[in-house]
Parts: sequence; C-alpha cells; structure tokens
Amino acid sequence: MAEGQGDYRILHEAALRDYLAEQPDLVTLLGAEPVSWSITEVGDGNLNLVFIVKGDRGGVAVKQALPYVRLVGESWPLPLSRAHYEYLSLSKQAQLAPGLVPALRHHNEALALTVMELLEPHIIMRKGMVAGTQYPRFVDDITTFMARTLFFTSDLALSAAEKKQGIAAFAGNHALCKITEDLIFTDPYRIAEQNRWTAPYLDALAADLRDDMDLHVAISRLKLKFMASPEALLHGDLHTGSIMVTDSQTRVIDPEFAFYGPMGFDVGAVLANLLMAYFASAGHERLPGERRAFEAWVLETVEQVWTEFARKFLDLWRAGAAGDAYPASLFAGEKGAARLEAERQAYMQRLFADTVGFAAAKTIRRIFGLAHNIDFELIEDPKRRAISEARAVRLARAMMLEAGAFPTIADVTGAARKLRDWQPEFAAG
Ligand code: SR1
Ligand code: MG
Repeated sequence: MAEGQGDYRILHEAALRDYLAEQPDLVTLLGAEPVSWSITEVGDGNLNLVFIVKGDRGGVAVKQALPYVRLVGESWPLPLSRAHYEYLSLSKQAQLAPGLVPALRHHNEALALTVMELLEPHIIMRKGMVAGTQYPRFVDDITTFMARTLFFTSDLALSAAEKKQGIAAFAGNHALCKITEDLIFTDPYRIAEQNRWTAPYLDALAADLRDDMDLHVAISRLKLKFMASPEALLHGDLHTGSIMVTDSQTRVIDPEFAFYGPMGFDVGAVLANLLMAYFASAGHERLPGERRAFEAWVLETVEQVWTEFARKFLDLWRAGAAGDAYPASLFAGEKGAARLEAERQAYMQRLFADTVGFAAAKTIRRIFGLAHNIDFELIEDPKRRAISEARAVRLARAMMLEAGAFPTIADVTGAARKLRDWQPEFAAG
C-alpha cells in the first residue's frame, strides 16, 4: 500500500487522474475508465487539498498535503511530513478503534498523498450542528474512540520501551505542534498579526486577554502541559470539523496534528466544540422549539461525552492494565485493590481538570485567534455573533481561571446553561 518513489508535486485534477490510473488497486475500486472518473476538489480545511474521486464502481477521498498553510498561502511553509504522521496515526487508530476512522486505500510518502475510503453520505459534524442536527451515535462512538486510542497508547497499557518508541515515532511532527503552541496557547493573549475577532464588540475582551496576568499564567501552564506531558497518542485536532457523521455512523478524520501529549487535550477539544455549538445556536435562525431541543441535546451530549469516556477508560484500566505504570505487584490483595481503585478515581479527576482547562483554551482561540469556526462565523449579524461569542468566552475564562469551580461535568453544563441568556454590556448599545 505505501509507496515512496518520485518527487513531490502538487497533483491537480489531470495529474491526479493520471497518478490514480497507474494504481491497479484503485482502478479496480473506481472502475476501469479513468477518463470517466469525476474529480472534485472539496477541501475546506486550513491546510490541504482534498479530492473526491468517483468512478462507475466506487469512490475514494484523496488528501494531499501542500507545502504551505492553505489558509494563509505560500508565505507560511509547512512540512509535507504531516501526511506521514497522519497516515501513521490513522493506521494506529484503525487498529485500536476499528470502524471509527476511514479505511486507508493507498499512501505515497513522496507525494504526501493518502487515498481513503469515501465517506458518503457522511457530513462534517460541525456543518450538521450549525444546521441544528442531533447525532444519536456520537456519544458512544467518540467515547469509544477516545477511551481506546488514549488508554492503549498510554503507560497504563504499554511497556516503557513500547511507549518511548511511540513517542519517538511522532516526535518529528513538531511543526504541527508548534502551530498549536502558537495559535492556541500564545497568540490570543498577545498582539499577533493574524489574530482577529468580532470588532468592535469584542475589542474590550481582546484587550482583557492581553492584560490579564492570571490568565497568562493559566494558559502558560496549559501550554507547558501540552509540550511536556507525553501521556498518550493524541489525535491532536479533535474538533467537530475533524469528525464525519450520519445518524448511525461516526468517523474521525484528519489526525495530522497527532503526537504524544496530554489526554485532556483531545477530550477538551470535543467538549469545547460542543459548547461553542451550544452558544452559537442562539445566533442561528431556528424555530424556538427546535432550538430548545437542539441545545438540550448538546448539553446532554457534553455531559455524556465525559461520563462515558471516563467509564470506558476506567473499564479498560480495570480489565487489565498491562503497562509498566502502577505495577500489579505493588497493589496486591484487597488493600492494594482498594488503594488502586482510589488512585484510578484521582487519576480521572486530574484528567478532568486538564480537560476543562484545554476546553477553555480551545474556545478562546476560535474567537480571538487566526482560525475561527463556522458555528460562529455563519452568524451574519456581527452583534449577534459577538453576543454568542462573549458568552462562550465568559465560560471559558471561568473554566481556565476557576478550575475549582468545575469539579464535575455538570458544573460545566450548569454554568453554560446560566450563560445562555446572559447579555454582555455591548448588547444594550
Ligand atoms: C494554520 S492551521 C490553523 C488550524 O487549522 C487546523 O484545523 C488546526 O486547528 C489549526 O490550529
Ligand atoms: Mg484538520
């Protein structure tokens, strides 16, 4: 499946057709008439080209990394090696969480190109949520994905040697980590050329972020945790734009930011993006009854994502932790079992605190940093958008600064609910 010959070149439609036509397995999958294949570029992410290719027998999705950040242009170069890390992590995730990532069909290292199963009729979850759609499979699938990928790549499940080999395999993905370090943990809290927000309404909040030293300490602690805590293999960018869904299926895509980092970063990403969808909901045109039902579902989903993730993670741990951490020989007998169970609970409490902090950081970056999300961006009226964003930021600030006020997930959803109709000062003007 993997290939490595040839030099990198960007494959636009004609060149892509020629390239795919030279791959016998793909020709079998698509149909024997390459001239009749339809090829459409559909990439709406920030970094890559994505094509949907359809023939008379079937279809595939083709992703090619560009040597620069697509969102910004050639002035921001970015290593092609991210395609290698994405392929490597998708392979690992397929093994650990079967059926929850797209099947891999072909990979070419030199072209930074990966061919995957075409997910149809799946849509990007964020788009579905902007339209007010509820996804009944989501909680079970995403919590299985996170519990299994995080647990089985951690020291709870691996020997020290295996774990260190895993860290080494992804250590080269530092350019993608640096994007996160800058865009999430640094830029929103300082003057940075690429920052933007809904001005003039959020000008004062943006200035507060730059001025608040307690916040600078809190975000720097989170940054340090992100940089220096290789707990498990993370997806690294697990927002609702990296998840494709139907009513009955969930697929996690786009793990090009994968590396060994703190587990709470992935879990926090999921929760932050649900909470942003919750606050954005008030800004979208919806019938009141539909809105209430959607928002209730989102908050219920936030609660279940944490509780189900924690339950599944603990079940895996209790069922047999073969890793070098917490050696069984130190926890023998009834006394040992009771102490280990208490320690598991303490571990999850720490992971929850990390999750709350990372969720806050993920929220603030989408409102003041370079890359925003359509949950808010599609609210056309800027004042209305800013009101939704200000509510999300108020919650995020509290989550980052008052960690003790959020000991449980119900404290997070309770605070979100209270902010649902909160009016920032500028709303009156
Ligand atoms: C320059 S890349 C901006 C963002 O896009 C990706 O989806 C990541 O979230 C990254 O931070
Ligand atoms: Mg992405």
